Amino acid sequence: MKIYGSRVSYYTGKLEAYLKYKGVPYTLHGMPYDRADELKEKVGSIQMPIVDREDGRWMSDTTPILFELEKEMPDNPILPDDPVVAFIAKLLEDYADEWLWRSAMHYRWSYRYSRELISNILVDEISTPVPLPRFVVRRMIRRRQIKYFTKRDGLTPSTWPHIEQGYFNALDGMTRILEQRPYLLGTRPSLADFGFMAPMFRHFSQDPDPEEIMRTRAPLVYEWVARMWSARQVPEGAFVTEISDEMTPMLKEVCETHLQQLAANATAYGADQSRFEMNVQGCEYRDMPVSRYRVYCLERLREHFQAMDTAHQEKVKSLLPYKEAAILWDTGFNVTSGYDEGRHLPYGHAINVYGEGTP
Ligand SMILES: N[C@@H](CCC(=O)N[C@@H](CS)C(=O)NCC(=O)O)C(=O)O
Repeated sequence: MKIYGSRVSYYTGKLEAYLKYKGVPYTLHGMPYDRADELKEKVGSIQMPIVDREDGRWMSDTTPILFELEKEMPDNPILPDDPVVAFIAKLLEDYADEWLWRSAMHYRWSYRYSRELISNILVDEISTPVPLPRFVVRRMIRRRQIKYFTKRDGLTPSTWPHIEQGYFNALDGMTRILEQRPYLLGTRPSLADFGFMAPMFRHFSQDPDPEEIMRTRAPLVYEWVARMWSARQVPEGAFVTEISDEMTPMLKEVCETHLQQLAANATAYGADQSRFEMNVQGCEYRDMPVSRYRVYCLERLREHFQAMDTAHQEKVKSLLPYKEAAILWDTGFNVTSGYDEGRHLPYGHAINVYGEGTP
């Protein structure tokens, strides 16, 4: 497989960790922005990573990519057998994919060491020659990223501490679990671990500012990142069959933050709004862009919940006794994204988090 992406990209790192785990050979290439029209025709939105299977098929969006590849490589599955544990794996993956993104972007672009380092790397990865001095291109990159990935996504002086607290809470929640076992849901990596690799690998453990925090505050997480990166299929590993107390702080955090955001976003989408507000753990986020893609994320989680039998549904409810979790099973809630109704993903056209692309 040919992977188009970046060696510092959130989702490219997640996909690479999975491909290495499964022993799939691949090569990593910079994004061919000079072939934008062709990419749009193949995958819709131009976002990283894009997979060229070199047989005419192209894939994008890491969550459906992982599910698709799991069908092709069913040995050592990353989804636990137990329906409750599998549901928790999906929920954790979605939180890592979609909630921790804001903190990861903030630490990368709001702090000088990280911003300087990453703009230096990105300028070299652009495959199309830009006829401008290097320092000008780096400044353009920094300005674009700050504008689109921090300010547009709710970073203000008043949300700044909460966005950083979100990172600390993730580290503390993971530490609590990793004190018990080598991976989040057992002695082998699950979908949840690959999801957490997105923020924890290429951003938090490698951008100098959050890396310093991880090393000092959460050495077990630092160790887990390296363990995940070198993980190869271990048939003797097992998943937990019970979700026990060490998961509680993490699950509480996921509900209070990610599910609160998914609910506020989807409610605004259902009311045809393009901006929304949310109060997360007492912090007010205002003038946020509504994301159609995240309506789809919530829809998929709700579908997975509905697909469980009643006993398993009750078990999940008892594990998530927080008001924000009710959106997962609220039968009065009926907002849908209309996206990927034909379930073509990861093939065909995808949209990005802001709904850009041609579904
Ligand atoms: N849901 C997608 C998200 C992909 C995504 O947002 N990738 C980011 C970089 S890690 C991107 O390409 N952003 C657009 C840009 O930087 O221009 C996935 O899981 O693959």
